[in-house]
Amino acid sequence: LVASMEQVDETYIMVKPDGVQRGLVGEIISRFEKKGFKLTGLKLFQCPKELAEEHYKDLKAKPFFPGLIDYITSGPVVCMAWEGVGVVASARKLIGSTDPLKAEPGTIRGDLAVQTGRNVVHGSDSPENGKREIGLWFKEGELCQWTPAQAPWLR
Ligand code: RTP
Repeated sequence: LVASMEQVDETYIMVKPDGVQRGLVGEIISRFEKKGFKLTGLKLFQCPKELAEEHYKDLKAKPFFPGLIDYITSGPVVCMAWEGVGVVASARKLIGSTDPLKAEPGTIRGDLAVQTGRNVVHGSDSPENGKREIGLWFKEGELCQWTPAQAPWLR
């Protein structure tokens, strides 16, 4: 069915503290805007330790977990919700591999980062996690459902 291919998904994208510190917020938002996805949530936020631990709960047993929590809570992050057809997988492609040295040039990490532990941006890995993470990082009233205008400024 065509309808199922047109399923609109949502994903949680976050500029991590190193991205904020390095002045990459605009550059990163721009990549998703230019691709054509719709921004439905956006805020600068100092993440409490409990939320970082909940967000990364699947990685709790990893040796890098304590360092990861310190990193994510080290300064403000930029939380974003993006909507669109295929947005979850597409955003992961735009972001590139977890290890920035393996990420292709043209991707955010491929262009802007070097270390796995400082890889500037997060993106949900499935539509289910997209919903879960948006629910975790945003309150109901912080999200906007809106319809882009049909370019009246070109008339
Ligand atoms: P993300 O969730 O942030 O988009 O990253 P990912 O799926 O590509 O990678 P994942 O395996 O879920 O790891 C989450 C984040 O943990 C940090 N990490 N550090 N030092 C290390 O070996 C190591 N491995 C992972 C990275 O910041 C990674 O994005």
